[in-house]
Amino acid sequence: MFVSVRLSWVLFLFTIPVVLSQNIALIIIDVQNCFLPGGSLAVTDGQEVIPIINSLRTDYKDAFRLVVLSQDWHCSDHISFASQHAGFNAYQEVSLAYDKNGVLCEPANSCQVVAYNVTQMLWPDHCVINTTSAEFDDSLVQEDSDIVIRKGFNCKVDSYSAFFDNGEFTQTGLHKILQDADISTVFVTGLALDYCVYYTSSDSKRLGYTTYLVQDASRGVANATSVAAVADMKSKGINIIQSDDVGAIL
Ligand code: VGL
Ligand code: ZN
Repeated sequence: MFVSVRLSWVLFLFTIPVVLSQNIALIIIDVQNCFLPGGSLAVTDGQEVIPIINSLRTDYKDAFRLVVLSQDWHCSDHISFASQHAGFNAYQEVSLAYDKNGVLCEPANSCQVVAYNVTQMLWPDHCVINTTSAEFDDSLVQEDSDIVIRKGFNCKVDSYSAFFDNGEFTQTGLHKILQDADISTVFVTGLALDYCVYYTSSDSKRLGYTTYLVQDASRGVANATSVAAVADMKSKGINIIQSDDVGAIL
C-alpha cells in the first residue's frame, strides 16, 4: 500500500508537465499571397516569417494541440477597399456608422440612431475570396489537422482580429474552438504585426489566454505603427518573445 501510493505520486508528478504543455495553440495570421512580396498589400520582408513559422511547427510539433491559420477573405467590393470610397485613397481613414444591429448606415446619414462608429483604414483591394491572392503561400507548412479561420467576409465590416470583426458585432468562432480544446496559451505569428497580429494578440489576452507574440515571426505594414503596436501589447501583458525563446517556454 505504502509503495503503491508513493509510486502513484511519482507518476502524477511526471504527468504534470506533459498535460500543461498540451494546452497551447499556435496561431498563424494571414500568411497569404496578398500580404507577401508581389501581393496587392505586400508587407515589407513578409516572406521572412515563413521559414521561422515552419520551424516552430516542425521543431515543436507535439507541443501545439492546435495550429490555427487565419485567412483574410474579402468580398470584391469590400468596405475596407479604397476603391469603394469615391474621393479617398488607400491609407486614408474613414469613419463608418452602424446601427444597433451592426448594419452599416448607407448613406452615413441614413440611420436614425447611430449605435457604433468604427474607424476604417482604407486599403488597396486585397485577399479577395477565391482568388490566388487570398491563398496561403505555397511554402507555408500546412497539415490536414490545421484549423482555418476566415475573416472579413462580411462585405460591410472589416476584421483584423481572428476573434471578432472590427465592430465586435460577431465572433469568428475561434474563441469557442480554443475553449473546446481547453487551450490556455497561444503563440501568435504572421502578418501584419501592426494590424491583424496586433488585434488578434490583444483580443487573445483580453479573452484570458496567456499570449505570446513571436516578434521575429511577424512583420508590419509600417515601422511606426509596428513599434507602437509592440509597446501597446507589452503594456497589456502580452509576452513579446523571439522564436529562439519558444523552446524554453514550452
Ligand atoms: C491586414 C490590413 C488589411 C492584416 C488585413 O492581415 O494585417 N491588414 N487587412
Ligand atoms: Zn484585409
